[in-house]
Amino acid sequence: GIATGAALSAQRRGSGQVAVCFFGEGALGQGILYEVMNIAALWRLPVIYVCENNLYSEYTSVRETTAGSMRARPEAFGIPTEEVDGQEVRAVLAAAARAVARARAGEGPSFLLCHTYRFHGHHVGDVNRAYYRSKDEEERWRTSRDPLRLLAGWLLETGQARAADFERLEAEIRAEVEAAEQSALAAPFPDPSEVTLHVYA
Ligand SMILES: Cc1ncc(C[n+]2csc(CCOP(=O)(O)OP(=O)(O)O)c2C)c(N)n1
Repeated sequence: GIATGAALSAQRRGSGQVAVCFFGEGALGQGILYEVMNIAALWRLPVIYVCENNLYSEYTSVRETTAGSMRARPEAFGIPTEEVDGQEVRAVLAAAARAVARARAGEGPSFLLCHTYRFHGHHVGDVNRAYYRSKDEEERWRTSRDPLRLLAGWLLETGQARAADFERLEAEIRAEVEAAEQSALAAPFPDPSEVTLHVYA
């Protein structure tokens, strides 16, 4: 809803901006999506709806939440829709570039359906996940469908990077994360007088 309003604002101001909103496949069950896709299609608003289908809404499989075809939903409003492997960075970039070009050309909204996965729990406490998905499934996605590794593989194959580049990068990032952890652990506790700061309700 907010993205579609932002797109209307961009259109009225002629700013050339494009609004992009990201949501999970669970959000396909929210009525507002259909209200805004309808008006965005009618008014040719510069907005891109990106659905990240990571197969789970919290702890519920997509098979239990989503009937029928996902892409048929935007297509019913005449919204151009592309379905991509969300783990392939280059495929997502190419499809997104086409959608941005369409929006800037005044051709209206697009819908990008990205098939992806959530490697971790829905939140930090979601540790024992065996009751809604198997360790095998998680392992398969982690080892063979990690978008960073897939991109790194392509960079290596095409000679645009060397293994040593990634080793150096990983060492730098590990050091950065460890320094952040140490600094957080060493930081003093906040003053109790700050407890109501930025609390509005
Ligand atoms: C109207 C409403 N109902 C329920 C929730 C609780 N809730 C928070 S996240 C979530 C699942 C979202 O799943 P999905 O849209 O697939 O996004 P993902 O987290 O997988 O990216 C739910 C049901 C909510 N935030 N709002």
